[in-house]
Amino acid sequence: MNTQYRINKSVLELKVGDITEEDTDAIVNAANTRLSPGGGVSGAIHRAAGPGLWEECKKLGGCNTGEAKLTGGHNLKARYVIHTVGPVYSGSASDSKNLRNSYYNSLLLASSHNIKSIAFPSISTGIFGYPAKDASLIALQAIISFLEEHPEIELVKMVLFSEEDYQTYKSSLEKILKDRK
Ligand code: AR6
Repeated sequence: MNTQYRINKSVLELKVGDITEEDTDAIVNAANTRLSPGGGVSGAIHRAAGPGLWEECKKLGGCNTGEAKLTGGHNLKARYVIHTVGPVYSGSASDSKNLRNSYYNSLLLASSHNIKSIAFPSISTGIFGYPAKDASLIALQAIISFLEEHPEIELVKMVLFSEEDYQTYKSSLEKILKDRK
């Protein structure tokens, strides 16, 4: 299942899949502040990348919520992993700001390393408990406003792990695009 949309000069794709199999230049990890493997998508990325990824992460001194750090992809198809820490959902106003920063700072870091294609999971909507519908609107708005200013990123994929999440992101994206007209 997948749909592609043109945003400015770039492509934004929504798909159902396993992000560890993506061959984009970079994949994004929904990490914790210690950048330790953990569970969820992070555990899957560390398993697929091999132990060298954790060895590299240990040297980075952790990562604050809303920020992003770059490592190599090790045994993954992707050349790089961008680790970002989304907010633990609390219901306060800082949640949306931190989630927006996670997407925006990941894209800025990608751009500064000449990365042309990048795949994101649905950050914070698993173990961190962010409601998927609210998170999808924030994620997609952050990606769209970035692409409007940065055509150097040619392809952004949102890789959703369930058909339900895919439908949530799809209806949010269609709503955002309709409201922009
Ligand atoms: N490919 C794509 N998406 C996936 C995959 C996969 N292989 N596996 C899970 N997802 P989560 P968070 C989806 O919990 O909420 C870790 O332990 C999953 O269905 O991985 O940001 C870290 O160390 C959900 O939609 O990330 C942190 O402590 C989405 O990825 C904490 O979890 C995000 O779920 C981060 O929690």
